Amino acid sequence: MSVTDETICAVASAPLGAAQGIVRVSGADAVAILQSVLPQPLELSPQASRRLPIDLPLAQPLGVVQGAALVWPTNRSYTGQPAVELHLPGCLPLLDAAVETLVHAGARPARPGEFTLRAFLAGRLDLTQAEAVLGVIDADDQRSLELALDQLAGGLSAPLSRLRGRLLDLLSHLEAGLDFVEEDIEFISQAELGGALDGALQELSTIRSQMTDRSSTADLPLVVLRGRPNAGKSRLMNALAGSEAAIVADVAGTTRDPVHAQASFGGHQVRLADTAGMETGRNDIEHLAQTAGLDADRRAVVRLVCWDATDGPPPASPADSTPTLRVQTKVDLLPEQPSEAEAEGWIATSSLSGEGIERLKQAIAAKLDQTQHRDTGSVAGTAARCSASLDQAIEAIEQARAVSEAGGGEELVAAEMRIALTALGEVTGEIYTDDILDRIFSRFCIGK
Ligand SMILES: Nc1nc2c(ncn2[C@@H]2O[C@H](COP(=O)(O)OP(=O)(O)OP(=O)(O)O)[C@@H](O)[C@H]2O)c(=O)[nH]1
Ligand SMILES: [Mg+2]
Repeated sequence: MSVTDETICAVASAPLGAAQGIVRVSGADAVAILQSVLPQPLELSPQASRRLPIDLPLAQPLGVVQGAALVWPTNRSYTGQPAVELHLPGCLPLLDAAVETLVHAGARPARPGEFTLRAFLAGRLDLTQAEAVLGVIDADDQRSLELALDQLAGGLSAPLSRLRGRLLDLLSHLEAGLDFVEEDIEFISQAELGGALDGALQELSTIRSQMTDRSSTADLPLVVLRGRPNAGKSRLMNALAGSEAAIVADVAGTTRDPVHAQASFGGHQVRLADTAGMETGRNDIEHLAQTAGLDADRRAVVRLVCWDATDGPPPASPADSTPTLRVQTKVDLLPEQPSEAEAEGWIATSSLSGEGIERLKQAIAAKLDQTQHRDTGSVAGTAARCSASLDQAIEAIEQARAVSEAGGGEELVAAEMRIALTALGEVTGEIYTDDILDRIFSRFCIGK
């Protein structure tokens, strides 16, 4: 008996207070196991899924609870095998007791992600979609959710499997040609081959560039805070991030190393970088702090130039290619509102009173809208897992293109294409190892 024949069960609903909770069962004996614990016979229809009222006897002192069973008697379920969902009152001890009852009757507690793993093994989902399930569960803002849902709907696998299909056709033409080398029959012209490889390359490069690796905050777009010492940069960053990441003090020169915090503006996840106040470094440490600040500034996609409003009217800041927002800080300390500077494009803020912070956040979001193309690529886990495979596929196709252009043998072109196909197969899961599956599905929670 293979592992996937074993019948598994687990609580599938979130462990939060809800009116209803779900216990999921999947495997060849799912229906028989449920039947064995019920006092009444289930009125199954042999093919179709059904919702049936049940009285489920649980261990004392719980007694009999009423609920409903959704029964998929065939393989037309999420997991691609007979499955049952028990809809019961949403109380965790009660749901746990239901799992215990089913385990007594022969089911085994499911491991993390095991339901989705079975869906993958049954061909219901490809790997990028399985990862999207995790993306949906983990989504903590509207955009991540949209991204995950798009990927779940095949947003990534559809273009990849079309591309893979085309490469397979191309390869079969090449291989057919190889069989007829002696007769000098050509199944595909050199120009056709070149064109097809170029097209594939272009498509792959687009997918690759959309695949922002958001699993690592180091790869998030950087929004840098710049300005003179003591301008209120650190306190402003804390206000923007809603955290106390940076030390705030009345001493000029408090911040040395860039301090980072994560934040989200208008759905754009970014990494904020608070830097040392700009001044001429008088010693090695200050010099290093200035260099680090400049380095962060160079990598930034948006720059916030901070000016302490109590220092008088701000000077004109030099133009630069990085989108810049000019921010007046500490306006709560002014006797009256700085309407003049505001008119000149300075956003008046106070990290103390919160004034202008919301406006600044919106302005940052607007700048990000202009600079950041929406990453329609993939959820974080997929990007982390697949970037290398996609790079490998791109490299192999480039190689194939170069060999073909140089008039190299078709065997060599075919060999490179096989490498590309393997790499692409790893992305969608046509080719996988237990190790890859372990890594993906162990990140799931139990019951999913
Ligand atoms: N009243 C008022 N004080 C502020 C505001 N923002 C910052 N401060 C104060 O100004 C001082 C300097 O603030 P920081 O955020 O540490 O300034 P900084 O620009 O990071 O300074 P360095 O790291 O030394 O370059 C601290 O005493 C803050 O409490 C504000 O909006 N209102
Ligand atoms: Mg500081």
